[in-house]
Amino acid sequence: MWIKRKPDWNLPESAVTSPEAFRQRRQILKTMAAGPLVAAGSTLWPGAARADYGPPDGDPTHDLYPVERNPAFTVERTKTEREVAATYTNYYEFGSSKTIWPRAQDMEIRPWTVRIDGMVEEERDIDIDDLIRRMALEERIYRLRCVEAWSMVIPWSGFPLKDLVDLARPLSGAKYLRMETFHDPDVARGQRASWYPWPYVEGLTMAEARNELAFMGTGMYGEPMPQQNGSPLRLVAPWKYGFKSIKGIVRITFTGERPATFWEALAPDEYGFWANVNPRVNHPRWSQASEKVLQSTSDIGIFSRPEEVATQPFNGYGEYVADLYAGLEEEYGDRLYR
Ligand SMILES: Nc1nc2c(c(=O)[nH]1)N[C@H]1C(S)=C(S)[C@@H](COP(=O)(O)O)O[C@H]1N2
Ligand SMILES: [Mo]
Repeated sequence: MWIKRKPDWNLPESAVTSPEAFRQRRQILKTMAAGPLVAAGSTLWPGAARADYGPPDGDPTHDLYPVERNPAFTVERTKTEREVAATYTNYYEFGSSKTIWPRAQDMEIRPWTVRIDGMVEEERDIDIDDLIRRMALEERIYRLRCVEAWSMVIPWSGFPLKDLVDLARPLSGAKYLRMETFHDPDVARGQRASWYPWPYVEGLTMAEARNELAFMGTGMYGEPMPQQNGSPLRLVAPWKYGFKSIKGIVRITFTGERPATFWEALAPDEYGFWANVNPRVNHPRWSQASEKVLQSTSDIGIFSRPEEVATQPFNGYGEYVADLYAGLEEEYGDRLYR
């Protein structure tokens, strides 16, 4: 994600991700993994210091994977290679570059509770393992379109968001879901940057949340979710720009008010609440007509020239979701599409 005013701290950030610094970082991680330091520092999560972009070692849901594919959700394009989807990520809690995945390995994914509150019959805290084990998990292959005009095709594992809404038993006054990411600046060093409105917040209308496409991701590529992709629970809303698909969820609030979301609070002229993909409505600073298809590792290097394809309305999912917005065009106009 690019914001208008690039603060100075972006310079050290980009230095950190130079190939040389990156190699050094990997070397440090490897050394740590080999030494006794780790045994002393993280007994519960020995995988925490591992130089590996895969799912966290010791994820207690590992036995559930791979899950059965739902054949209704496939994509004609080639799947993005697992390494690309797991090493080229946006997760500002760990920094603003795409290569934050080694830092995210330090994040502990248990114990983890999801708070369900606001306009529900009964507010409660659900343990993530209770939640995941009571849901019927399935695999869906979805397109992902980032607002920065690149895209991937990812096999997610998870469950329909509607099932979680039903579990929460919202009251009739609830009109929106507000979702919130964890806050832990000790581990997520990006959260020490005070000019961001932490924690990350996203939201959907109740109708969007109940739409068949809205999905809660718990894994990808037939395994539990890696930390950098939003373990243990993240939204996947494929008809909207990627920033709507909030990672590392700890709280879901049912509310009558439209939530103030992270990117909208930061740059309201550029990123809004709706953010439905639309090739005809450009970002104020770049075109949204086409997208760079990130498929293999050769598509994300410095000299890469990924294939560019036309972006589709609602990212190709209009048959599922266009009806949701038919009555809103007059009120919101182009604001529905950024
Ligand atoms: N909490 C949180 N969620 C987030 C982000 C973030 O910075 N923090 N980035 C978003 C953006 S901009 C995109 S494109 C997607 C990327 O998901 P992926 O890295 O799993 O492909 O995550 C979204 N979810
Ligand atoms: Mo994004």
